[in-house]
Amino acid sequence: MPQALAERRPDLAQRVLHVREMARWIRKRALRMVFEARQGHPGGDLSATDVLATLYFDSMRYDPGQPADPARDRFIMSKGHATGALYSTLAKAGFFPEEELTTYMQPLSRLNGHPNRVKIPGVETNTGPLGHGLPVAVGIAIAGQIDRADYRVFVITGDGELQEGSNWEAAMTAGHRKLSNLTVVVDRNRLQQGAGTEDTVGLEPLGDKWRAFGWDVVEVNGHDVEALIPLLDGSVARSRPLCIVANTIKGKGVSFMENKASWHHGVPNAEQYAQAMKELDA
Ligand SMILES: Cc1ncc(C[n+]2csc(CCOP(=O)(O)OP(=O)(O)O)c2C)c(N)n1
Ligand SMILES: [Mg+2]
Repeated sequence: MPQALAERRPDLAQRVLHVREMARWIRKRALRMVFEARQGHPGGDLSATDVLATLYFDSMRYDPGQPADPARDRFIMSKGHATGALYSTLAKAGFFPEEELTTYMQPLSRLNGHPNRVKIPGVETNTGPLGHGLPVAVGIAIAGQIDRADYRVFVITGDGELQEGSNWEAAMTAGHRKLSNLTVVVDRNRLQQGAGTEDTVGLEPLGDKWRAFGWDVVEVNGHDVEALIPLLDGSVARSRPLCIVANTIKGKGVSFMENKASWHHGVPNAEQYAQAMKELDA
């Protein structure tokens, strides 16, 4: 079984610093991908980055040289449009060369707008059509439970994505089967494509919904790495699946993108890109 960084780095302050450094790198790299490709989803990349960085650079056990290792922890980016952040993370974690990120969404590149498990090592299942990541994760978690395997299964869903009914079938099954090996992080940025979630199909009271389906629920600031680490590192034993409602800011880290629906799939011009990079370096 490969070790998570958390197991090798006992000092919490060091772990926090390391994850923050990785998050800064991911944000900048994802934004460069969107800028160069002239397409992508920067708002959702930036809101999910701190959770992703905590998972890959602290909590999860994996060996990038053996992406199919049966003992690996599994991660599914259910909001599959956030490939800028996902591919940057997978490259930094060693699943494929960082230089390949320059091919993002180019003809013949395997780094498509939505992730493909056949093409990219480290991608567990194809996503993009919203509402499918959690159902697949529930299947993987049931398999782990039957096999008495000790791997864990993590999913990031969008909040707008939760308007897809398939999530709630999966949530009901996970609660019924007490899938304690499963953690869902809801990227609760309160925006979907073009509008606020509560103005479209409201989700509140969101935590109570998951609780009613038999889940443990924790609400957290999704950019607070120090708070995320102990929730994701498996240090608390659980008897039920865990839903982390991660309150985030869409476009986090770039002032003019923050909380703006237009940056869901906006592309910065050269001046905006330079400004964004300056802010992310600060
Ligand atoms: C089934 C489906 N319907 C519509 C879309 C188009 N779409 C892509 S992203 C998105 C909004 C998603 O919002 P949210 O889940 O809140 O993601 P985030 O805010 O993190 O970007 C939509 C409607 C899709 N990918 N799949
Ligand atoms: Mg959202």
